[in-house]
Parts: sequence; C-alpha cells; structure tokens
Amino acid sequence: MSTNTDLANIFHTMATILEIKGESGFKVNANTKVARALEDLVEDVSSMEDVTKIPGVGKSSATKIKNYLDTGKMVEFEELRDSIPAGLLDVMRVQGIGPKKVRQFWQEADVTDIESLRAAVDDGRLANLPRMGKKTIENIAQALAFVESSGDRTRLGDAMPIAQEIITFLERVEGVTTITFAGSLRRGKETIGDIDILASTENQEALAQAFCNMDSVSMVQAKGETKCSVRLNSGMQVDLRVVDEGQFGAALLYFTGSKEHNITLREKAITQDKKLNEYGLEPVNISETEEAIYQDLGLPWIPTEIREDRGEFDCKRTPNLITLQNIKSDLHCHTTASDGHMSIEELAMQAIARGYHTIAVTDHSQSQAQANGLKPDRMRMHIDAIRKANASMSEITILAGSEVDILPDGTLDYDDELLALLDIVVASPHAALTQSPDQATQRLLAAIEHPLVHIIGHPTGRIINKRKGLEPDIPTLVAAAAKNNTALEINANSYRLDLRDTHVRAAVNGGSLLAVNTDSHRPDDFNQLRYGIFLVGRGLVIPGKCIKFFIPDALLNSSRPDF
Ligand code: DGT
Ligand code: CA
Ligand code: CA
Ligand code: ZN
Repeated sequence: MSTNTDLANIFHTMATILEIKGESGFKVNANTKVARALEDLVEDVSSMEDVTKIPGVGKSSATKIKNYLDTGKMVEFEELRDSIPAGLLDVMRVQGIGPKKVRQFWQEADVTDIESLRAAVDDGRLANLPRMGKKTIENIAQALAFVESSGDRTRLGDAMPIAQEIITFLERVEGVTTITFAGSLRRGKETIGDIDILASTENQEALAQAFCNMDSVSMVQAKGETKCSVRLNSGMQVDLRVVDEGQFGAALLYFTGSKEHNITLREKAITQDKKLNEYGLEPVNISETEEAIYQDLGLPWIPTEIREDRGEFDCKRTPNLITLQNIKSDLHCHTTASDGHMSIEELAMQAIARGYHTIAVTDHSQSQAQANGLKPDRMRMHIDAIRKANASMSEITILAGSEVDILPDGTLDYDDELLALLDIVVASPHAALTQSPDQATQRLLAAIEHPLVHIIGHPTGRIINKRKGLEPDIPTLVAAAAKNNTALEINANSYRLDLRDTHVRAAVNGGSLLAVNTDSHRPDDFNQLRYGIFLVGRGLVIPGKCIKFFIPDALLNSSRPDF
C-alpha cells in the first residue's frame, strides 16, 4: 500500500471514531476531507516538502502527517483508537451499520464488538431501542450472520500490501538470502486465512528477532529457529518458515499449497516410487526448484493461481496466463460527473501512464442518486464532453459510456434512444441485491439479452466479507452471454472480485467473453488490476481465447466495439 493510501485510511478511521464518539460534524468532516485529499493526491506524500499544500490539510493535520512520516506511527490516531472498545470498529463490517448506529448500539445496548452485537440481537436489546423497526433488525441479523460465517479471513487486497511490506523489511535483515510469500496469498485467493512467508538465511536468530519485533506485531505466538508465528495489530496472523537454501523449491511448493494440490502431487510421486515432502523429492535428481520438481514428476510447471486440484494436473503444457502487461484498456471507470474523483482528462492520463490504448468513461445512471447518477439531459452533455476530450487527446481513445443500473425487474435505467448514443454500455446491478436466485437470473438475463448492452458489470454485486449479493444461475447466464456476445465482467476491485474464480472458470468453459475492469473511482484504484489478474489466472482465462477486449482493432475500428 502506498503511504498516501495508508495515511488516507488512518484519517478515514479517525473520522469514523470521532463520529462514533459523537464529536461535532466539523471535526469529522475535517478528517474525511484530509483522507479524500490524500487519496486524490498524485504525488507521493512522503516526498513532499510542505504537506499544507494539499487542499484541506491545515496545521494540525500537517503535524499528524509529519508525525506519521517521521515515525511510522501517529500518536493522536493511536490515542483515539484506544479511547473506544477494541472491537467496536469491527461492528461496522456488518452491512447497514454505520458510525451513528454503532454509537447508538454502544451507548444504549452495550454493544462493543461482533459477539456482543450478536447477543444484543438475540436477546432483543436492539429491538427495544427507539426508532428500530422490525425490518431493520431483520436486515442487521442477516448481515451479521454473513459476517460471522465469513470468519476471520482477510481480503486479498488488504493482505497483499501487508505481506509485501513485511517482506521488504525482512529482505534487508542481515543474512537473508531468499524470502517470498507462499500459501493462499501466492495463489491469489480472494480471502487469506494467514500470511505464509518462506525464507532462507545465514542468520536464523537475526531473522526471527527482526520478525517478532516488527512494529506491527501485537503478539508473538511462536518463536523458534525454523518457525515463528505472530499476530499483527490488524488481527492478521503471519507464519514465517525458515528453510535451507537447497530445499527452498520443495518448501515453496509445499507451503504454497493448496493442501489439495499437495496431496494429489504426493500421490503422483508415490505411483512413480518417489517420495515428495516439504524437504524435497526422493530419489533426488535435480529437484531444487519448483519447476524441477514438477518436471521430475512428468508435469509442466503449474501456475500458482490454479493449484487447487481443480483439473490443473491435466495441463500438458504450462498454460499461458494473462499478465498485467497484456491489459491495454479499462472499460469501467468513473469521473467527478458521478461519484468518481477524477476528471475525464485525469482518467485519461492515468490510462496513458499505464500504456492503455483505450479507456471508457462509465459514470452512474440516474437511479444511483446517492452516487450522483446522471439524469438523461446531463448524460447527453457528458457524452459531448467525453467526445471533446477524446478529440483533444491523440494518445488514447476515450469511449463514451455509462454504467447503467439493471433495475430489479431487469429493465435498464436509460431508454434505448440514449443508450444508442453510447460507445459502450456496462449494465450493473446495484440495488435489490437480496432478490431470490430465480429473480436474479431473470433480471441479469434480460440485461445480457439487451442488444445495446456490452458488458455486465460486477454481475452478483457481492462485497467480500460483507454482502453475499445475488445468486443467479451462472450456467444459464454464461450460455446467454455467449449467445448474445455480451461480456461478463471480472471486477478487479478487491472488495468485489466479481465474478468470482469458479464463475470465471464456468464462463471460460461456456465460451462467454470476459472483461477485466477496475471500476476506478480514484487514481489508486487502477492498481487493483493486479487482483483481477489473479482472478483471471484462477479462472484460466487465456489471451486470445476470451479477452478480445485487449486487441486494439476490436475497439478502434468502429465507434461501437464489436465484441
Ligand atoms: P489460508 O491461510 O487458510 O488462506 O490457506 P493456505 O492455503 O495458505 O493454508 P495454510 O496457511 O494453512 O498452509 C499453507 C500451506 O501449507 C498450504 O497451502 C499447504 C500446506 N499445508 C498445510 N497443511 C497441510 C497438510 O495438512 N497437508 C499438506 N499436504 N499440505 C499442507
Ligand atoms: Ca495461509
Ligand atoms: Ca499458515
Ligand atoms: Zn462502477
């Protein structure tokens, strides 16, 4: 995570805590404003001479920022965080509970964490609060059950920056020769149980010491020569395993998993009278690296994303997975016209910086009032503005599009006349996400079959660890998408990752097109593409087979790209 993002998160959290504590709106807003400014900031805050140049950053915020840049900590934030019960912020993970409700539940029903919220729901304490309708309680109970069932797993997009920071820090410890992450993180799973780090070093003691003494560690659970386990302030667990350099490949293979992949691999070894474990493959030929071990077992190297024992052993060659460099366009992005934080030009600059040939501006349609969705008249003017920007920038093609709501009954939020003016229509479900599976299937089918729709955006609308989203019949949708040449989106935002890996695989097998998009609202969001790439790999989407999106001709030869 960048320093800008780290700091923005801190200011957002401060705003939330202040609101929970019932502080004035002025104080809350001041922090939110700083957070937003940091998110929008293009340059790295740590390289700025004078942070008061950032809009909204006054003297006192500047002091806090400086404190953080100098020490890696912000005293005021830590004091504020420690002034409320430790589990209170977790309560916000429950969909529909914002700071105001958290405050009410805390003050009036003794809710301090997820567990006490559960108790308050069960014993009727919440229902007895003023202005608390039966429907609201039902919704909270349902959302709470989802949070409870998702357990302690951390989103990939939250775990990855933490792991990278730890590795960057440990790489510099004296004696370390090799260090990398393994486990579900290396496989790019959507959520991570714990972070697994694997290292070789000439000084085990120094590495264990450095690892267990990191600033971010709240508790050391095990500290040995070859294995250490810690819990971080964020709640995540991190395992560090130290292995001999010569056994690194075997250990990396073992600790990357999945367990299911390992078991099948070991069985394959046994049928060849060989023995595979975390220390190596016996009898040993050339088994120092992962590649060599697979080769010794008569297999191609298997990309980490597909090591789930879901058919990967049938690969005759290493599949040629899509990489970040293959992506040359983004077809779902927002500007300040709706709820984005970039102008059309800023969006285009971000795309140019990433070497894209095409960017689509897809702001929200009219029903998304809270996201400042565009009424038809304003949309028409926006289209003109996009075309003007496109004409003035020769380095990139800017498509005029919209992210049009798929209304609960499957109709679209703009009439056909307006949709026909657009180069690209991304149709997405945003509301009524608790519909029955049947209703959801019919709703999405209608959009897939609509002749003016190109892409179905985040088809289920789920939010990882927060909202289950729609549960349509995926095979039905895939078949219809293939037939109608409508692409299904792989939304790369790490809160969404929607379609999910199993759906993507079904879409690939069913022959439908896929579009990996970032749904960017801020400059930093473009970097979420990496999580979409993991998902593309896990779904085995191969270049040329499905993603016609990335071939310039398909996008440039007509004003309405022919997918
Ligand atoms: P997670 O942390 O729940 O997201 O999932 P993983 O896959 O990271 O699992 P974890 O952290 O429990 O263990 C890391 C790797 O170690 C795992 O992917 C495969 C290997 N492993 C762990 N337990 C076993 C086991 O009982 N048998 C085998 N063959 N491998 C195991
Ligand atoms: Ca793990
Ligand atoms: Ca582990
Ligand atoms: Zn969007």
